[in-house]
Amino acid sequence: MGKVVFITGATSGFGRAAARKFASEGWALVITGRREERLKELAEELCESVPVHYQTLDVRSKEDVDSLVKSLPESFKKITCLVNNAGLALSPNPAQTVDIQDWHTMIDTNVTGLVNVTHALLPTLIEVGKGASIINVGSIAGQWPYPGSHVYGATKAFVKQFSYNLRCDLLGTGVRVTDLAPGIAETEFTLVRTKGDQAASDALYANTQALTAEDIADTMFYLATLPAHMCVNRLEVMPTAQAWNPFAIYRES
Ligand code: NDP
Ligand code: 8X3
Repeated sequence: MGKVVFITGATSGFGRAAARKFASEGWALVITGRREERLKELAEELCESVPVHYQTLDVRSKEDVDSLVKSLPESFKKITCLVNNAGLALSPNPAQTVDIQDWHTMIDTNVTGLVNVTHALLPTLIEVGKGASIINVGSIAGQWPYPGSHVYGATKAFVKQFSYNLRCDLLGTGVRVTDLAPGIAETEFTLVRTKGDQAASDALYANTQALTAEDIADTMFYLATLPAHMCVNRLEVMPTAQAWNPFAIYRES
Protein backbone atom coordinates (compact mmCIF):
# COMPACT_ATOMS: atom_id res chain seq x y z
CA MET A 1 0.00 0.00 0.00
CA GLY A 2 1.14 3.56 -0.74
CA LYS A 3 1.12 6.48 1.67
CA VAL A 4 -1.64 6.85 4.24
CA VAL A 5 -3.24 10.14 5.30
CA PHE A 6 -5.26 10.33 8.53
CA ILE A 7 -7.91 13.06 8.41
CA THR A 8 -10.08 14.32 11.26
CA GLY A 9 -13.35 16.06 10.42
CA ALA A 10 -13.66 14.33 7.04
CA THR A 11 -17.48 14.52 6.96
CA SER A 12 -17.60 18.06 5.60
CA GLY A 13 -15.70 21.07 4.30
CA PHE A 14 -11.90 20.98 4.23
CA GLY A 15 -11.65 17.44 5.60
CA ARG A 16 -13.94 15.90 2.99
CA ALA A 17 -12.24 17.83 0.18
CA ALA A 18 -8.85 16.70 1.51
CA ALA A 19 -9.99 13.07 1.45
CA ARG A 20 -10.97 13.47 -2.21
CA LYS A 21 -7.72 15.25 -3.12
CA PHE A 22 -5.37 12.76 -1.42
CA ALA A 23 -7.40 9.87 -2.90
CA SER A 24 -7.13 11.38 -6.38
CA GLU A 25 -3.35 11.30 -5.91
CA GLY A 26 -3.36 7.67 -4.86
CA TRP A 27 -3.03 8.00 -1.07
CA ALA A 28 -4.84 5.53 1.18
CA LEU A 29 -7.20 7.19 3.65
CA VAL A 30 -8.17 6.96 7.28
CA ILE A 31 -11.22 9.21 7.51
CA THR A 32 -12.90 10.14 10.77
CA GLY A 33 -15.67 12.36 12.08
CA ARG A 34 -18.80 12.02 14.19
CA ARG A 35 -21.38 11.60 11.39
CA GLU A 36 -21.21 7.96 10.36
CA GLU A 37 -23.56 8.19 7.37
CA ARG A 38 -21.36 10.83 5.74
CA LEU A 39 -18.19 8.86 6.38
CA LYS A 40 -19.78 5.78 4.87
CA GLU A 41 -20.88 7.72 1.77
CA LEU A 42 -17.40 9.20 1.32
CA ALA A 43 -15.75 5.82 1.84
CA GLU A 44 -18.06 4.26 -0.75
CA GLU A 45 -17.24 7.06 -3.21
CA LEU A 46 -13.47 6.75 -2.81
CA CYS A 47 -12.84 3.07 -2.07
CA GLU A 48 -13.09 2.23 -5.77
CA SER A 49 -9.79 4.02 -6.35
CA VAL A 50 -7.85 3.73 -3.06
CA PRO A 51 -7.95 1.78 0.22
CA VAL A 52 -10.18 3.61 2.71
CA HIS A 53 -10.68 2.96 6.42
CA TYR A 54 -13.45 4.95 8.07
CA GLN A 55 -14.35 5.17 11.72
CA THR A 56 -16.60 7.50 13.70
CA LEU A 57 -14.60 9.54 16.14
CA ASP A 58 -15.24 12.42 18.49
CA VAL A 59 -11.75 13.88 18.89
CA ARG A 60 -12.66 15.19 22.35
CA SER A 61 -12.46 11.66 23.77
CA LYS A 62 -8.86 10.63 24.42
CA GLU A 63 -10.00 7.04 25.07
CA ASP A 64 -11.76 6.85 21.70
CA VAL A 65 -8.82 8.42 19.88
CA ASP A 66 -6.34 6.00 21.48
CA SER A 67 -8.50 2.98 20.82
CA LEU A 68 -9.07 3.95 17.17
CA VAL A 69 -5.34 4.37 16.61
CA LYS A 70 -4.55 1.06 18.35
CA SER A 71 -7.19 -0.80 16.34
CA LEU A 72 -6.20 0.51 12.89
CA PRO A 73 -5.92 -2.37 10.40
CA GLU A 74 -2.28 -3.30 9.84
CA SER A 75 -2.16 -1.77 6.34
CA PHE A 76 -3.38 1.64 7.66
CA LYS A 77 -1.07 1.84 10.68
CA LYS A 78 1.82 3.66 9.03
CA ILE A 79 0.59 7.26 8.77
CA THR A 80 2.61 9.60 6.54
CA CYS A 81 0.36 12.64 6.98
CA LEU A 82 -1.94 13.69 9.80
CA VAL A 83 -4.46 16.36 8.88
CA ASN A 84 -5.69 17.76 12.20
CA ASN A 85 -8.74 19.47 10.76
CA ALA A 86 -11.72 18.76 13.04
CA GLY A 87 -12.82 21.98 14.66
CA LEU A 88 -15.48 24.56 15.00
CA ALA A 89 -16.41 28.07 16.03
CA LEU A 90 -19.50 28.88 18.07
CA SER A 91 -21.27 32.08 19.16
CA PRO A 92 -19.97 34.87 16.92
CA ASN A 93 -21.49 37.39 19.32
CA PRO A 94 -19.68 39.42 22.03
CA ALA A 95 -17.87 37.47 24.76
CA GLN A 96 -20.05 38.90 27.48
CA THR A 97 -23.15 37.31 25.91
CA VAL A 98 -21.78 33.86 25.20
CA ASP A 99 -22.93 30.64 26.89
CA ILE A 100 -19.82 29.29 28.65
CA GLN A 101 -20.60 25.81 27.31
CA ASP A 102 -19.84 27.08 23.80
CA TRP A 103 -16.40 28.18 24.98
CA HIS A 104 -15.78 24.77 26.51
CA THR A 105 -16.93 23.01 23.33
CA MET A 106 -14.45 25.01 21.24
CA ILE A 107 -11.58 24.38 23.68
CA ASP A 108 -12.45 20.68 23.96
CA THR A 109 -12.57 20.24 20.18
CA ASN A 110 -9.99 22.64 18.76
CA VAL A 111 -7.40 22.27 21.54
CA THR A 112 -7.99 19.05 23.49
CA GLY A 113 -9.15 17.11 20.42
CA LEU A 114 -6.19 18.22 18.35
CA VAL A 115 -3.66 17.29 21.03
CA ASN A 116 -5.41 13.94 21.64
CA VAL A 117 -4.98 12.94 18.00
CA THR A 118 -1.47 14.33 17.73
CA HIS A 119 -0.31 12.49 20.84
CA ALA A 120 -1.77 9.19 19.64
CA LEU A 121 -0.19 9.42 16.18
CA LEU A 122 3.23 10.85 17.01
CA PRO A 123 4.89 7.43 17.41
CA THR A 124 3.83 6.26 13.93
CA LEU A 125 4.68 9.60 12.32
CA ILE A 126 8.14 9.49 13.88
CA GLU A 127 8.55 5.91 12.72
CA VAL A 128 7.80 7.05 9.16
CA GLY A 129 10.18 9.97 9.75
CA LYS A 130 11.53 11.70 6.66
CA GLY A 131 8.65 13.14 4.61
CA ALA A 132 5.98 12.69 7.29
CA SER A 133 3.80 15.71 8.05
CA ILE A 134 1.36 17.06 10.57
CA ILE A 135 -0.94 19.68 9.10
CA ASN A 136 -2.73 21.51 11.88
CA VAL A 137 -5.66 23.60 10.68
CA GLY A 138 -5.40 26.92 12.44
CA SER A 139 -7.02 30.11 11.24
CA ILE A 140 -6.39 33.76 10.54
CA ALA A 141 -8.36 34.11 13.79
CA GLY A 142 -5.33 32.69 15.62
CA GLN A 143 -3.26 35.66 14.51
CA TRP A 144 -5.66 38.55 14.08
CA PRO A 145 -8.26 39.64 16.65
CA TYR A 146 -11.80 40.56 15.66
CA PRO A 147 -15.10 40.99 17.50
CA GLY A 148 -16.89 37.73 18.27
CA SER A 149 -13.75 35.62 17.88
CA HIS A 150 -13.00 35.43 21.65
CA VAL A 151 -12.27 31.77 22.49
CA TYR A 152 -12.32 30.58 18.85
CA GLY A 153 -9.37 32.80 17.92
CA ALA A 154 -7.63 31.84 21.15
CA THR A 155 -7.92 28.13 20.34
CA LYS A 156 -6.38 28.79 16.94
CA ALA A 157 -3.55 30.78 18.56
CA PHE A 158 -2.95 27.62 20.59
CA VAL A 159 -2.80 25.61 17.35
CA LYS A 160 -0.16 27.99 15.99
CA GLN A 161 2.07 27.91 19.07
CA PHE A 162 1.62 24.17 19.56
CA SER A 163 2.70 23.66 15.94
CA TYR A 164 5.82 25.78 16.41
CA ASN A 165 6.67 24.05 19.68
CA LEU A 166 6.20 20.61 18.14
CA ARG A 167 8.71 21.58 15.46
CA CYS A 168 11.30 22.11 18.19
CA ASP A 169 10.72 18.73 19.80
CA LEU A 170 10.51 16.87 16.48
CA LEU A 171 13.75 18.32 15.18
CA GLY A 172 15.83 15.44 13.81
CA THR A 173 12.87 13.07 13.42
CA GLY A 174 12.06 14.20 9.89
CA VAL A 175 8.45 14.97 10.84
CA ARG A 176 7.24 18.36 9.61
CA VAL A 177 4.56 20.46 11.27
CA THR A 178 2.56 23.23 9.64
CA ASP A 179 0.01 25.62 11.04
CA LEU A 180 -2.23 26.08 8.00
CA ALA A 181 -4.26 29.22 8.68
CA PRO A 182 -7.09 29.89 6.23
CA GLY A 183 -9.24 32.98 6.00
CA ILE A 184 -12.88 32.97 5.01
CA ALA A 185 -13.85 29.76 3.26
CA GLU A 186 -17.30 28.59 2.28
CA THR A 187 -18.10 25.33 4.08
CA GLU A 188 -20.58 24.36 6.79
CA PHE A 189 -18.41 26.35 9.23
CA THR A 190 -20.77 29.35 9.49
CA LEU A 191 -23.85 27.15 9.67
CA VAL A 192 -22.27 25.46 12.69
CA ARG A 193 -21.09 28.77 14.15
CA THR A 194 -24.59 30.25 13.98
CA LYS A 195 -26.25 27.01 15.12
CA GLY A 196 -28.08 26.37 11.87
CA ASP A 197 -28.83 29.90 10.62
CA GLN A 198 -28.69 29.26 6.87
CA ALA A 199 -29.60 32.89 6.05
CA ALA A 200 -26.66 34.18 8.12
CA SER A 201 -24.34 31.72 6.44
CA ASP A 202 -25.58 32.63 2.96
CA ALA A 203 -25.24 36.36 3.77
CA LEU A 204 -21.61 35.96 4.85
CA TYR A 205 -20.61 34.32 1.59
CA ALA A 206 -22.83 36.48 -0.68
CA ASN A 207 -21.33 38.69 -3.39
CA THR A 208 -17.74 37.80 -2.65
CA GLN A 209 -15.33 35.06 -3.54
CA ALA A 210 -14.47 33.11 -0.44
CA LEU A 211 -11.91 30.29 -0.48
CA THR A 212 -13.33 26.89 -1.34
CA ALA A 213 -12.79 23.64 0.52
CA GLU A 214 -10.92 22.44 -2.57
CA ASP A 215 -8.50 25.40 -2.38
CA ILE A 216 -7.53 24.34 1.12
CA ALA A 217 -7.42 20.63 0.23
CA ASP A 218 -5.01 21.43 -2.62
CA THR A 219 -2.88 23.45 -0.18
CA MET A 220 -2.83 20.54 2.27
CA PHE A 221 -1.69 18.19 -0.46
CA TYR A 222 1.00 20.67 -1.51
CA LEU A 223 2.30 20.82 2.07
CA ALA A 224 2.26 17.04 2.46
CA THR A 225 4.22 16.48 -0.74
CA LEU A 226 6.91 19.13 -0.47
CA PRO A 227 10.45 17.77 -0.70
CA ALA A 228 11.22 16.08 2.62
CA HIS A 229 13.82 18.71 3.56
CA MET A 230 11.25 21.54 3.37
CA CYS A 231 8.81 22.54 6.09
CA VAL A 232 6.37 25.44 5.92
CA ASN A 233 5.97 26.45 9.57
CA ARG A 234 2.86 28.57 9.08
CA LEU A 235 0.86 29.25 5.95
CA GLU A 236 -1.83 31.91 6.06
CA VAL A 237 -4.17 31.82 3.06
CA MET A 238 -6.88 34.40 2.45
CA PRO A 239 -9.08 34.93 -0.56
CA THR A 240 -7.95 37.96 -2.53
CA ALA A 241 -11.29 39.51 -1.62
CA GLN A 242 -10.43 39.57 2.12
CA ALA A 243 -8.14 41.98 3.98
CA TRP A 244 -7.75 43.72 7.34
CA ASN A 245 -9.83 46.55 8.77
CA PRO A 246 -8.53 49.66 10.53
CA PHE A 247 -8.47 49.57 14.36
CA ALA A 248 -11.85 50.26 15.92
CA ILE A 249 -12.11 53.37 18.09
CA TYR A 250 -14.86 53.89 20.60
CA ARG A 251 -16.12 57.50 20.76
CA GLU A 252 -18.40 58.97 23.35
CA SER A 253 -21.26 60.68 21.60
P1 NDP B 1 -17.10 22.25 8.54
O1 NDP B 1 -18.09 22.59 9.60
O2 NDP B 1 -17.57 22.09 7.15
O3 NDP B 1 -16.29 20.95 8.97
C1 NDP B 1 -15.89 20.73 10.29
C2 NDP B 1 -15.51 19.27 10.47
O4 NDP B 1 -15.06 19.09 11.82
C3 NDP B 1 -16.67 18.34 10.24
O5 NDP B 1 -16.24 17.23 9.47
C4 NDP B 1 -17.05 17.87 11.64
O6 NDP B 1 -17.50 16.54 11.58
C5 NDP B 1 -15.70 17.94 12.35
N1 NDP B 1 -15.83 18.01 13.80
C6 NDP B 1 -16.38 19.01 14.55
N2 NDP B 1 -16.36 18.68 15.85
C7 NDP B 1 -15.79 17.44 15.93
C8 NDP B 1 -15.51 16.55 17.00
N3 NDP B 1 -15.80 16.85 18.27
N4 NDP B 1 -14.92 15.37 16.72
C9 NDP B 1 -14.62 15.05 15.43
N5 NDP B 1 -14.88 15.83 14.37
C10 NDP B 1 -15.47 17.02 14.63
O7 NDP B 1 -15.99 23.40 8.63
P2 NDP B 1 -14.58 23.59 7.88
O8 NDP B 1 -14.30 22.51 6.95
O9 NDP B 1 -14.56 24.97 7.40
O10 NDP B 1 -13.62 23.52 9.15
C11 NDP B 1 -12.50 22.67 9.23
C12 NDP B 1 -11.44 23.35 10.08
O11 NDP B 1 -11.05 24.54 9.43
C13 NDP B 1 -11.88 23.75 11.47
O12 NDP B 1 -10.83 23.48 12.36
C14 NDP B 1 -12.10 25.26 11.36
O13 NDP B 1 -11.92 25.92 12.57
C15 NDP B 1 -11.03 25.61 10.36
N6 NDP B 1 -11.18 26.85 9.61
C16 NDP B 1 -12.30 27.09 8.86
C17 NDP B 1 -12.37 28.26 8.12
C18 NDP B 1 -13.57 28.63 7.32
O14 NDP B 1 -13.78 29.83 7.04
N7 NDP B 1 -14.39 27.68 6.88
C19 NDP B 1 -11.25 29.21 8.06
C20 NDP B 1 -10.15 28.86 8.92
C21 NDP B 1 -10.11 27.71 9.63
P3 NDP B 1 -18.69 15.91 12.46
O15 NDP B 1 -19.65 17.02 12.77
O16 NDP B 1 -19.26 14.85 11.59
O17 NDP B 1 -18.00 15.37 13.64
C1 8X3 C 1 -12.43 30.92 10.30
C2 8X3 C 1 -12.09 32.13 9.52
O1 8X3 C 1 -12.35 34.64 9.41
O2 8X3 C 1 -14.15 33.38 10.45
O3 8X3 C 1 -11.37 30.48 11.06
O4 8X3 C 1 -12.07 33.65 11.60
S1 8X3 C 1 -12.68 33.50 10.29
